Amino acid sequence: MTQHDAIVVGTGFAGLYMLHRLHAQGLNAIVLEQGSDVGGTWYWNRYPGARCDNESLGYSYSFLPDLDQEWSWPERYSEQPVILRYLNTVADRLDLRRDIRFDTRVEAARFDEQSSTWAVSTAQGETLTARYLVMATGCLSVPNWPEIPGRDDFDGDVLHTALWPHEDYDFTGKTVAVIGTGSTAIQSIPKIAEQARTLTVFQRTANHCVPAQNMPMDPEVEAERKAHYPEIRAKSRLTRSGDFVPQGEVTLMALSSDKQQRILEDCWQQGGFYTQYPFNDVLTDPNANAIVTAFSHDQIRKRVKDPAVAELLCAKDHPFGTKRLCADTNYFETYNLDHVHLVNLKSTPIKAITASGIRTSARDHEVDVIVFATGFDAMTGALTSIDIEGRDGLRLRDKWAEGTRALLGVAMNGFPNLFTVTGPGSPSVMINVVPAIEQHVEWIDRCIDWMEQRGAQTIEPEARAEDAWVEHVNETANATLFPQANSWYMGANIPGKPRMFMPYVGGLGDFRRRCDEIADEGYSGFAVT
Ligand code: N01
Repeated sequence: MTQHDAIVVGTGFAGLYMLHRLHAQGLNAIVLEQGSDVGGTWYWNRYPGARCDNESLGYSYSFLPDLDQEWSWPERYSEQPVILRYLNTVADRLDLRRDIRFDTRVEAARFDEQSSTWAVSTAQGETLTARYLVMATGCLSVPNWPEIPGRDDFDGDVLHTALWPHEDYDFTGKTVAVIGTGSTAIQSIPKIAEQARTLTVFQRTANHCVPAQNMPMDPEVEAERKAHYPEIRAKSRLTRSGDFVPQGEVTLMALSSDKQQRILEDCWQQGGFYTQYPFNDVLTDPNANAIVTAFSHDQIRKRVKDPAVAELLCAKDHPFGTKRLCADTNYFETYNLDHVHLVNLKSTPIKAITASGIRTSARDHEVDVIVFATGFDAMTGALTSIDIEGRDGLRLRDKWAEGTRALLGVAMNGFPNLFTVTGPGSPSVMINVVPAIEQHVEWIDRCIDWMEQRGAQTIEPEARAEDAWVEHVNETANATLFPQANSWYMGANIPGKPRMFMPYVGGLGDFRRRCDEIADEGYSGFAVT
């Protein structure tokens, strides 16, 4: 059995930064990673069109000022290979690989009360122990394979966007089915359509979508950002979204109808998530939301030639932005191509997968390839798929059976010295996730340092403090329209998963202040031995 001070699981943005901070403390830390290289979500999600729909200039670490100056992001939104190259560069520059063990999947973690250590077992048959265990396993890392009868009977190729082959997959001359119309599908469908002989998209729920307005990086914008990176980074740490764009300055309902339309046109022109940021009432006031929804539907009707197809592509069953907003490049125009077809699963559901394709209640669709763009067991999947056992035999799966419970999304009562980066109850996926990760990693780092300085043995949330935080997370979400959507934020995409809004919608700035206060107060709400 190998003994470490800390074990970190995962080498995405979170795991790499955590290891760097632990190195700086002089701790003996190791990172376990199931992939064969660093990158986390950017290692696995290699589907055609994969790119980040947060702007490149804000989607990077804030603690590497030299790299900020040296690095050039070629486009407004970066493609997956560019982000993966960035993370590899960081891993090399910070000399992190020496403490990363690749191709190592964690299967179980058990807390031993006698020694106050975690024993972590891997699928490779090894057990490692450490005083601290940091789960940097990501919010969107366990692919969702829907239970469709006959899935294993299909004779053609089956691909999942989150487990894409490392070599290019050529769709040329193939008849292709894509199941799903979330962010991933919306990015990949136009690219797959460029090669496929025919492409049939199976849509259960249309999603709200804004134009990405991707473009090559404007050298002036880049130069301006590089000249002011430190100030911009510092300000972004305190904004709601972790990004440096104007936010919450406009109350849509306070404007005349003409002004509303002009602002919305400007938002669509700017593109991307800028569309959400200027308003302070769109996610709380159904009337404001209905105005944005109507505007967005009109844009789709202008872009899609067949009115019946356009209607199907308009999201009507949930308020605008209450499922993760999608950002598109040529998505809607793709349905104007003769070889691209849309199947409405609401009227003709999938009945089965057969040897030759997909059977809906209306007919058989024969295809060569099925692409599952069906998302993830989000927020909890990566944690509950590991058998985590805390004090008194308490299993995390059981603790969360009725819904997630954690203090600040970073630690759980019953699980001493276990930390989760961007866990449920933290801003995580509601904001630019890199600043969210940095905030959590820095908090965990400070906490571990504090423990080490005092010679403390264990730290874990008190049940009362955890209950109060969960209540606050719920109240904050319930003041918005978010709970109205059957989103993965709500756990609604996985059959049997408890329905609860998991992330924290209070924004990064206030969350950071609260987390810092707790640390300043000597970790109030936490029990320390
Ligand atoms: O997954 P999703 P995703 N039969 O869950 C459908 C991030 N991301 O991979 O809505 C038929 O959003 C499902 O239908 P419905 C981003 O946070 C980031 O697209 O459940 N269809 C839906 O249409 C995003 O939100 C970037 O009715 C089924 C789709 O599959 C998150 O990843 C890029 C089905 C799944 O959509 C997840 O996005 C891409 C079934 N049985 C993604 N089961 C960046 O740019 C599911 N579906 C950073």
